[in-house]
Amino acid sequence: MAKPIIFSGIQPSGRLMLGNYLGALKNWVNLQKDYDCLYCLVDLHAITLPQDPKELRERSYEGLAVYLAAGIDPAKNILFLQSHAPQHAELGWMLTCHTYMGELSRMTQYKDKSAKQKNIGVGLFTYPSLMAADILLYQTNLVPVGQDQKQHLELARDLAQRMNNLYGPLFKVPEVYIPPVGAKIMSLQAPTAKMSKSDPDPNATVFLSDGDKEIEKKLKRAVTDSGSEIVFAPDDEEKAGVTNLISIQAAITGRKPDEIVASYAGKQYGHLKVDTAEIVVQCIKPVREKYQALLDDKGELDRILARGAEAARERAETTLAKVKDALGFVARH
Ligand code: ATP
Ligand code: LTN
Repeated sequence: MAKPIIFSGIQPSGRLMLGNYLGALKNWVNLQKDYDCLYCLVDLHAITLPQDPKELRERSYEGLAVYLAAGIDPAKNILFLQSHAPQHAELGWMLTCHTYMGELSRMTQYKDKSAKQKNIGVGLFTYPSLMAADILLYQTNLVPVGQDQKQHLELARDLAQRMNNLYGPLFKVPEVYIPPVGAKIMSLQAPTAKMSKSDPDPNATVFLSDGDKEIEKKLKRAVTDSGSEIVFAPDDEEKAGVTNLISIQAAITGRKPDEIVASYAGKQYGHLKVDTAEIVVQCIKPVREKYQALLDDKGELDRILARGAEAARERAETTLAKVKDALGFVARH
């Protein structure tokens, strides 16, 4: 029997960071055994905010190198760049035309990101319709993402159902997979906001390219609170800083948060920070070392991308042809 299909993506909008690894990549690696997986670098999504072209190109190669370094096997999975399969933009447009202004206006990622921009590109608003196209093109069963993407996934499901009701069965309705731990790593400097690769404060984010010393420095400076109690309290904003450090440890080691808290009885924030730094260093080091070596061979990265694009395009075209026909577009003869 064919394996169920997974699609997921990360934007090459900056250097990949700890949140991307724990919330997304680490799970992708585990899921590749049992699923038929497409893992994409969503460069069309990255340009919904201004990008320096040279950086975008470099980040795209880096992103692929990180996927490989994390343990995603290019022989078993389809690894590709979104812009290499034009069907994404085409289906994206068709779904944009079936998405309501009200639905997009409610998206919290849009509200957060647009609040930081002077001029807001329309693509930032229609971003979730393109994301739905990414997923629906491949008849995806499961989408592994961090907590922040749940709302976008709900829209993708609604659009699949809406299109199926209007035009007959076109799309599988995808399920979301959010990991039980690590789904929301918070900023080290403002722990009530999520850690993000495009945060302008470099101390807020641990990048997968950071050296050991840099990681130690960032964790030592992590914002906690004026108290001294080490607890795991996800609903208490006051304790967001220490809760985040415990979550990071739990996501990396697989230990239960309560067990980690218990091991700090009588200890101070300083101990928690030093230990967390050590655990993060050990987690990131092998990925960093591997990805730097992979980046030196752009020719091999290009070959992997070419193979991935070819496989993705073939599959995407099957769905797109069905959609075009269902919508009433005249076939090209
Ligand atoms: P940007 O800052 O450019 O918006 P980002 O760092 O938020 O980027 P994305 O490319 O939007 O990252 O997300 C890639 C994947 O990483 C998604 O599955 C997302 O849910 C996950 N992810 C992003 N940030 C975190 C986080 N802080 N904790 C856990 N998972 C995260
Ligand atoms: N919006 C996602 C990136 C993304 C994605 C996707 C994730 C674009 N298309 C399809 C899963 C499936 C984000 O991580 N910010």
